[in-house]
Amino acid sequence: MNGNAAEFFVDRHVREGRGERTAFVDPWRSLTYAELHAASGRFAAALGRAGIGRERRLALVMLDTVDFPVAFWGALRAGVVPVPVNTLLPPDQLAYILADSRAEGLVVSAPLLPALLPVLDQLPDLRRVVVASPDGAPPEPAGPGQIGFAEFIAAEQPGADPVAASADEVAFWLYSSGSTGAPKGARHVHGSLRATADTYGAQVLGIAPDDVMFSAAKLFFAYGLGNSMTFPMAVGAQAVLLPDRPTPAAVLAAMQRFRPTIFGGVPTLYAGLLADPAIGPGAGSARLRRCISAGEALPAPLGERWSATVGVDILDGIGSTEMLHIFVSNQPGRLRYGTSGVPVPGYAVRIVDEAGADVADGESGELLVNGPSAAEGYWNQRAKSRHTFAGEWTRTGDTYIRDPDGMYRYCGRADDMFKVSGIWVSPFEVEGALVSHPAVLEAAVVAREDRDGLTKPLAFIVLREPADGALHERLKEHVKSQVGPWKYPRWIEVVDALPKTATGKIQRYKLRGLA
Ligand code: 3UK
Repeated sequence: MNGNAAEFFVDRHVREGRGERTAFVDPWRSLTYAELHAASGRFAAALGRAGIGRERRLALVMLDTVDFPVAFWGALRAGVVPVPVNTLLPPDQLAYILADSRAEGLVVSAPLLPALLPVLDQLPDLRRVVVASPDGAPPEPAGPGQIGFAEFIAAEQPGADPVAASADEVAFWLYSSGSTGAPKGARHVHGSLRATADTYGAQVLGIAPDDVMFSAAKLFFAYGLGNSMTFPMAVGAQAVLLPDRPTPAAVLAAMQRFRPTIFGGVPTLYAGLLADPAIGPGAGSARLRRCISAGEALPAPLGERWSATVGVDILDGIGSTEMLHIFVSNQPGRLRYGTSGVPVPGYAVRIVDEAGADVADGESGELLVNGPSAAEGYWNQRAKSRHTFAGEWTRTGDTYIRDPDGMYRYCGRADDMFKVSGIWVSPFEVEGALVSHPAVLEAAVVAREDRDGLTKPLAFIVLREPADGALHERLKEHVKSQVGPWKYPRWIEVVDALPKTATGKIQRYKLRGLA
C-alpha cells in the first residue's frame, strides 16, 4: 500500500466512483474530486519539469482558494514538501521562512506578491515563482522568473500515480512561533494527516459525506488544514474556501451563500459574530449542525451566549501545530463550557509537575500528549526538538487542571506567550517593535482580557520625551506593519519606569497584576 497521503485523500475517491462529487468551492470556482486529481497530477508533473525534486520544499504563501489544494496535493503526489505559510506575516518573516526551509519553489497569491518582491532576490535556493490569482484569471504581468498558476500546469499530463512513500515519511512542514527566536518548522509525516482524520475528524467532529465544512481559520494553520482540507476529504465531503479576511460580516455572508453544516472558528471570531446585529439562529445557515473552536480558550460566557443565540453548541478543543490538530476536546453529549473537554480517542494525556510526576485531579501542571500525529521534530533545531518531542510524549507548554468530572481545564502558559485571535503573540517581539519606534525608550507587553474574556496585548511604555495625543495610534500602526496586524497593543499605558529585577530584567508578573 502506498503510504502517500494523496492516495487516500485524493485518488481513492476517484477510483471508488466519487470523482464527480464537489471537493471545494470558493467565491469564484469549484473543484470536484476528479478535477482535483487531474490538476494536482499536472501540478506534480510541473514541479518535476521545474526541477524541484523529491523532499525539496515548496512554500505556499496563498490565500484560501481552490488553487491551494491543487498545489498542496500536487506537491505531495511528487514527494515535494509543501510549506504553507501564514500570509499575515510581514515580508521579513516570510523571507526568513523561505530561506530557512530552502524553498526551491514558491506559490504566491497575486495580491500578496508586491510585498514579497523586494525579498525574493535574496533567496538563492528559489528557482520558480508561481503566481495564483484568487479568481483564477491569468496574473498580469508576470515578472521575470514568474509564471501564472494555470500556465504552470497547462502543458502537463494529469495521469501519474502519487510517488510511493512511506506513511512515516515527511510530507509537509508547518512553522510555529516561540517566545524567543525565529519560527520553527515542524515536519509532519504522511500518516499524520490520516491519523487526525480518523481520530478528531471522525470521532469528535463526526464529519460525514454530505457535510459542507466552512472554516474561518485558514488552510495555512494546522487548525484550518484539518478543518477545510483533510477532514472533509477523508469522507468525500465538501469544503468552502474563503480568501478574504474572516471579518464577522464576511463570514456571515459566506454562511448565507454556502450554507455549511459545520463551522470552525476561533473565540475572537465567535465574539465578533455575536456582536453583529445580523447574528441569529443558525448564524446564517439553516443547515448548521456543529460548531468548533480552537486556538485559544473559549470563555464560558461566550459559548453559552452562542448556544442561546445560534442554537448550536461550540465544541472547544485544544490542538497545536506540533500535534497537527486537536487532541483534547469537548464532544457532542459531553460538553462543559470553560473546559477543553476530554482526550480525543487515540490520544493519551498527562498533567505533570516540574519533576515530571503526575499530579492529582484538581492540581495544576504541564499538559503532555501522546498520539499518532506528533511532528517528527523541528527542522534544524535539535535542542528545541529534544525538549518538545520527548519520545512518545509531546510537551504543550500549557498549564492544565483535570477537574473531578474528568474535564481538562486550561490555566495559562508556562512561558510568556499568549494568543490573540488564536495566533501566537510573543511579548518580546511586540516590545522589540515598540522600541524600534524613535519615541519609545522602553516597553513591556502583557496579556489583558477584553470584555469577552479574550486576551489582547497591553503595552506599558516609557517615552523618550513627552508625546502628542496621536502617538498611540501611530505606535499601533508601527507594530502592525513591523510584526503582524494582530499583534498591536489594544491598550497603551505610559509609565515613568518599568519594574525590573536587580539584573535589569523586566518583571512582567508585576505588570500582569496591573493589567
Ligand atoms: C493554545 C488553546 C486553550 C495552547 C491549533 C487546533 O492553536 C493551534 O496551534 P498553535 O500551534 O498553538 C497551540 C497552543 O494554542 N490553544 C489552542 N487551542 C486552545 N488553549 N484552549 C484551546 N482550545 O496554548 C496550545 O499549546 O497555533 C489548534 C488545531 C490545530 C492547531 N495547530
